[in-house]
Amino acid sequence: VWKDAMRDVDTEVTSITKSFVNHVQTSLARQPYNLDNLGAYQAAALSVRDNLLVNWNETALQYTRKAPKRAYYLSLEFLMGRTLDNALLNLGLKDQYSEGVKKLGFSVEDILDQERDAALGNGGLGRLAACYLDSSASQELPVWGYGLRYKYGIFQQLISPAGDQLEAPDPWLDNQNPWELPRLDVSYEIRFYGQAERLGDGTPRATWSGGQEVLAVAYDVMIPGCYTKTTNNLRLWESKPKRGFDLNSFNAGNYEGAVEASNSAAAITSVLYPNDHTTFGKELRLKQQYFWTAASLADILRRFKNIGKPITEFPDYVAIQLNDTHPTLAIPELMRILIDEEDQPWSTAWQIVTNTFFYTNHTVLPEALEKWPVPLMEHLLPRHMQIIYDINLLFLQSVEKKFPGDRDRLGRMSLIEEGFPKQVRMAYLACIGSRKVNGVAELHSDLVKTTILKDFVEFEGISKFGNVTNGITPRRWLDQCNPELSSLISSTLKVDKAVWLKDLTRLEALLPFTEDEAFRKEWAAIKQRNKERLAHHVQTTLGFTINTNAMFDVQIKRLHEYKRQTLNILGVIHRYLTLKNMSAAEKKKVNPRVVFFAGKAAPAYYIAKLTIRLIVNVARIINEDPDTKDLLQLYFLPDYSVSLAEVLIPASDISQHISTAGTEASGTSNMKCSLTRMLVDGANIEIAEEVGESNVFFFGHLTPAVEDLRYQHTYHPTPIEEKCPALANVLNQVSAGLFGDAHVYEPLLNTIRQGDHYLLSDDFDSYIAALAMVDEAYLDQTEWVKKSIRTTAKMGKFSSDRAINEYAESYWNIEAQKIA
Ligand code: DL6
Repeated sequence: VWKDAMRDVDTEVTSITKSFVNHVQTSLARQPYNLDNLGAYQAAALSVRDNLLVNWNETALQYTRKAPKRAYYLSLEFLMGRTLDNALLNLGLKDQYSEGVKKLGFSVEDILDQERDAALGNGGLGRLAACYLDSSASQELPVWGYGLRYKYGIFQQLISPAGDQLEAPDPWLDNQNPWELPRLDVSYEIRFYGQAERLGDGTPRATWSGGQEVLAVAYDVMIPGCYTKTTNNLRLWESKPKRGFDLNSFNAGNYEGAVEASNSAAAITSVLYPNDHTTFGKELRLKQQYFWTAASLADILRRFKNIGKPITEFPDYVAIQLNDTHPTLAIPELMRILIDEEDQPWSTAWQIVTNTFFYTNHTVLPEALEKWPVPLMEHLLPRHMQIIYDINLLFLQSVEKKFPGDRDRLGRMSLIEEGFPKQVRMAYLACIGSRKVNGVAELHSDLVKTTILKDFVEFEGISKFGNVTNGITPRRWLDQCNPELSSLISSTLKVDKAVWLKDLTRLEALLPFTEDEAFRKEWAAIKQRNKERLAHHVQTTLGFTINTNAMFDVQIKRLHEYKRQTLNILGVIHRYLTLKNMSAAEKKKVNPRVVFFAGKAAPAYYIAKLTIRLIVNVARIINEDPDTKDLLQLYFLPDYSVSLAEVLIPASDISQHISTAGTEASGTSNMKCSLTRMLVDGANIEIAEEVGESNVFFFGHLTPAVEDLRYQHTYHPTPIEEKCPALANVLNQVSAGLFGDAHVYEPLLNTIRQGDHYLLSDDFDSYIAALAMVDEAYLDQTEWVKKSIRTTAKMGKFSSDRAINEYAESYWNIEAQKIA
């Protein structure tokens, strides 16, 4: 077979096998006859990469030739997951490669399974960035991503025998990464510390010198569009010492001194900060932010200058999207370049800046709004701090002009928060330095306008503030992770997937098929096979046997108090206690349920980690209890990742999105699950609007009630025993040690007993009632499957293609470019 593959070049499949063999022998320098699956993966990846490279070069060439306006997506996180399968599907080569590698004695599934996730992100924000790159390329939009090439991505999560989360580094680059192209020829010098001195010549100019200089070196990752030649670029920066090894120190016998500078430079991109929603007051994190924004801007400016246009036209050619506040330093950095290097007057520079940037807010949680201590900024970025003070002065003068004498307002809106130490409010800087600001779902965008940026709306006018509801890519989250469903959709609609995958509203044509029994049967059978696939995965990785005749109920997301995994686990305990008290006859009427949790907690987030421990220990008791184990199983699946999500989501019957109303900006796992299933939800109003309320199970208090309820908790607390006896009973059972560790969980339980900021005691009863409605609805399998089909059919709005087109048209003003 190997010889045939070398000889016969007539068919596509044989040309694939030929390229595969060629990479085995030349790129990998290995012998075909003893190749393992990892080697086969590498050869396949290199061979697919060759295809991508041709398209990537053509795309770049055309962008350079035509010089259209381009958009740049600056994100500190890109949670890409695996690449090979996605690339094969987008290139339309999956079947050919499957056949090709089969001929050579491999299975494509085994090969795909060798790839490590590129996990350069914490959760929703980073995965959204990845979906937007996929959609930009698929919609043929000239968009590049800019991020950091962390040596270690999000930590690997291990669970100790006691149920504690342990963290291990993620060595994703240990095996050669075939998807990146090191671009040692593209590098920039980035400065930190040093002295900034104003010239004092009547201009706003200053010099910035001294301090530490490091190199930012580019690594490019190709982003293929779906069924198009367009292959965009994600440029990731790695930090390197400007001068490597200090030979003088070494010769003087100081080995540590010789490598010190080099280590300190390399540290900048060594690790992704594992924080999701809370800021780390860490110098290294601020260094990362500046390093990345400065390198990206230098690169963007260099490209712009190649067009040969005056700098004042910069915003006509460049739109820069700030993914949350992490890249906000790009605003003072562009001011610095324009003023100090390009010699532009302040007003011109500010005009350019405020027409270039766009800012997306991803949270209104006060603890997640980034602020940096002024002394740290002054030390690390002295020139930027001067510029921020100047921006603030001019800004507050204009506020004073519009609202004369309103000192409170000036204090509220200042970029500098008073205190010890003073802090720079990054969301405010991002807001005033951008042309437009948006939230990520209608409800969230309204909250942005009426809470954290209310003063800014009053000052700048409502038209600057908009909404772009998040979306997800149907390529990965339907076609790739649920191939059987994808085929069923194509054959039923008699539409090639190349069409509906790029226009997800076409799924609406599935609606009439809710009445087609054969179709429903096939739909349900695919779900069943996906459940078996998940059960097989759990069996082989964790050794647990799962009841695949049960309803699969999943909650998969970062562990956070506001997301209320605690409500879910307390609900599971309630179910368990209820089952324990049932007669045999009553139990016969109960539909079995398997509850899955997966998600990581920030390593320093004690309460979230305690929730994991509780889940694991409740699982231990429940899964062993002969009275209930046929009716209720519970699993915490460790090390949640994009790849695990791809197995879990298609298998879920119901997914839980039960955050306290108004706290989850958008959520995107709700959309992923709804593409194939539906949800229990506290706040996902837009999904319900689209799919119909009868296909969603709502419960609990809505956003307007939240503040009042919190006030009541603080000033008129009612004992939980009185307010919610069912919850009190559950808490008491945990305290009494039913799940072991009698006292360990007290700090977690006390968050509910005292203060209850996330309103579990207010929502528990209606949550339990909603779960009962789910049980009831599940009994009628015909109607259940109909709900499932209707939900999928109405998810068109939540494609990231729709979202990226909104950014392109209403924000960035860029146009699709056909790559010939
Ligand atoms: O917009 C993407 C994602 C939303 O779906 C989540 O609801 C939201 O919590 C998340 N926000 C963040 C904020 N992080 N910071 N800083 O991750 O964004």
